[in-house]
Amino acid sequence: MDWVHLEETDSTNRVAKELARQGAPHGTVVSAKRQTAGRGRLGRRFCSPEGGIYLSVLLRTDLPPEDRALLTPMAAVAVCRTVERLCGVRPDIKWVNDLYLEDKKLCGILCEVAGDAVIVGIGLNYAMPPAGFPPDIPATALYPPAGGPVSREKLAEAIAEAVLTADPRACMAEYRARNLVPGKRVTVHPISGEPYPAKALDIDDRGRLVVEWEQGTTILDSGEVSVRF
Ligand code: BT5
Repeated sequence: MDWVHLEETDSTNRVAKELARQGAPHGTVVSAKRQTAGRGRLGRRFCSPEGGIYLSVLLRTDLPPEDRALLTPMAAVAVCRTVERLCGVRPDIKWVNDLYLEDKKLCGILCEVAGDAVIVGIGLNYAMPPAGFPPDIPATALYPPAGGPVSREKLAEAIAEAVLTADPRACMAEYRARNLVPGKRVTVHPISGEPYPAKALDIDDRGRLVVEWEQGTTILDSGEVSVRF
């Protein structure tokens, strides 16, 4: 692994994309102690104070373009397995790219394409920020502000290793099993258009969510659902 560690950057995904364009090899990892403009999906921000794990893994994959959507589920499974093995807690996955612990978000994943490379970006709340998260972000962390028995560095390395060694197709059954969305009543928030209520039925082998609603069955390949408990 070629590992670039930064004290502070705007976004490790942005840096990794830049390195990919310059020809950096498969397995390059960029991490940072904090990010000033951590990216979420759809232009959203990922709050990235010191205490979190922020890393981006550069993959030069031979997966056909239609299977690249499997990399987000693969990364979710890789993070879950690692956190469970090293920290002894079992996060749930919320389709499509979030990890939750006790109904609060623990980790978000953002995969971005950079030429023929894919950047797998992972933001994991390792230690709670001393002042907590902003009140409008229902987030949780693995450990209190002082950290825990597994160091942040060790966990970050193990996560990067798990991402680099996971097989995307072989992760799908586990992605489904760990996912808290299938079977639930949800509200679908399409990228354009009005939200609508639906029942989540299943996740298919391409990582898409199958929902049933007033107008029949729809297969969602990205976007947002909120679970109605
Ligand atoms: C994500 O987007 O959750 C993807 C986050 C990926 C972050 C990593 S960090 C390393 C790499 N470099 C980057 O620049 N990005 C990646 P999304 O599903 O759109 O969720 C964003 C939403 O999560 C926000 O609108 C907030 O509601 C919530 N959120 C923001 N910061 C959070 C945090 N630290 N913990 C939990 N939830 C958070």
